[in-house]
Amino acid sequence: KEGNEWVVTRTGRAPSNIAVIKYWGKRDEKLILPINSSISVTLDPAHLSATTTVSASPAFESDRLWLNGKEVSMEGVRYKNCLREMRARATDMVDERTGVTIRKQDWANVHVHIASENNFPTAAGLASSAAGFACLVFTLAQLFGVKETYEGELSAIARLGSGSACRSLYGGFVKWNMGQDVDGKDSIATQLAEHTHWDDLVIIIAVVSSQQKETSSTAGMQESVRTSPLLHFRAQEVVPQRIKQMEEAVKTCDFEEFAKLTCADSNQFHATCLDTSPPIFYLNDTSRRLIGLVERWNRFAGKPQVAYTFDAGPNAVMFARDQEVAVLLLQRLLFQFPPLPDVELSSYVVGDQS
Ligand code: 2P0
Repeated sequence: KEGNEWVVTRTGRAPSNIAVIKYWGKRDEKLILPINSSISVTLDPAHLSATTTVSASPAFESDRLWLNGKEVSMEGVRYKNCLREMRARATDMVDERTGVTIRKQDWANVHVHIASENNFPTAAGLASSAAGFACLVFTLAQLFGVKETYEGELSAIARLGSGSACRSLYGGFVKWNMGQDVDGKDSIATQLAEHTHWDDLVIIIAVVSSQQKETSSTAGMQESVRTSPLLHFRAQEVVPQRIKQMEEAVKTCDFEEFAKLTCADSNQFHATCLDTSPPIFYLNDTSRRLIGLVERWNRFAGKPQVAYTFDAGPNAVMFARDQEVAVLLLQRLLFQFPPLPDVELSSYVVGDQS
């Protein structure tokens, strides 16, 4: 359009991810630098993703944000940091649809309106902030014409929004290197393997509760860093070894090792929550029944068939070694945990890795 009336828009989508070697605890709160590296699997965007539309116009008077249709404040330091870092990297941009040209120096004075939606429960332990911030950074990169000057640069910016978000910029199996630098430049995500690398693996998510959790991850991990001796032992003595073992298990598609490490790491993470003062409980009775079901199954089978992991919430993410086991798992889940009459069955089954 003429003069000040133009609007340019980009829409992006980013999936959620689930850690199999968990991140819990920061060494730098401002830059969101973790006390240990972590490894995750990126989930299927068709079922678990954020979709974000970002518009820019000189007619906008301020930066504004809508999450799932409701306006929320952009005063939060995390949004500000992401936006500042992205604006600083903006380039000259020609919008093909409108024919509008925006010069690099003009971006500083152009405000954005951001609308983001999740297709899964927000803040119920399914890493909604991970998908949200990864999507925000990815979509802003499209709008501002940002190109990475080093590999992982966008993941480092997503990390400023939420630690786990840095892993959602890549598909498949992803490692977040804790890094050494004080400025966080090397605390970035790298892809370990494409999602096609381990085709047999099937991910099943049991939504135990879609309620908002009581203790946010950010607050919970602060308390754990402050009060849990187990967390520091874990970060220094346990995780470095597990990261190496997990990398090898992913490389060789070794399900037995993958399952052993995944379950052990989930359990140790929840043990550090219990070791926190006051203790944090993310698992509930249903979560514990799910753990029991999988543990009994694996013991009777003689080798792992299914792995489970739980984030900062009661929902279970389970990995079946192949399609056949996945079908059996679903049958067992539906038998042991029959769906409520008013719940659509399809909402119980939220996808596989591909
Ligand atoms: C993870 N979680 O590795 C771990 C496992 C939850 C349990 O990353 O403060 O929302 O924004 O960096 O990333 C959740 O923490 O916390 C998380 P911030 P985030 O996925």
